Amino acid sequence: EEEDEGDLSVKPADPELEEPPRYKVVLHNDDYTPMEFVVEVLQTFFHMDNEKAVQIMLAVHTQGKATCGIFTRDIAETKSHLVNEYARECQHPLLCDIDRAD
Ligand code: TYC
Repeated sequence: EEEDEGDLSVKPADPELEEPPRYKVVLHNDDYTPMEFVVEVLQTFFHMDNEKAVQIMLAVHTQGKATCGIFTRDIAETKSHLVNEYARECQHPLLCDIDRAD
């Protein structure tokens, strides 16, 4: 017998039931922002423990950028703005932006 087992590729008929588009919050490398500041930002704004924050910070440092989290568009934009605002307040050039996940 055929039964719907919840395959995510099967779109629901009602557009209200669609999954909202998701956006990556992307952190970019630079030569000046202290590593410990980036770790603090990741722990504060993305609720990472120290080990995870160091791992993501080093991924940005070695690869140029890395994803800090995936959210709905509103939440991704807000987090990106808050990080950029905090970095600027602290006079670091650290830059965050968003990118569609799918
Ligand atoms: N490259 C910086 C340094 O060597 C560290 C750094 C990591 C900066 C991640 C930004 O998003 C960043 N101090």
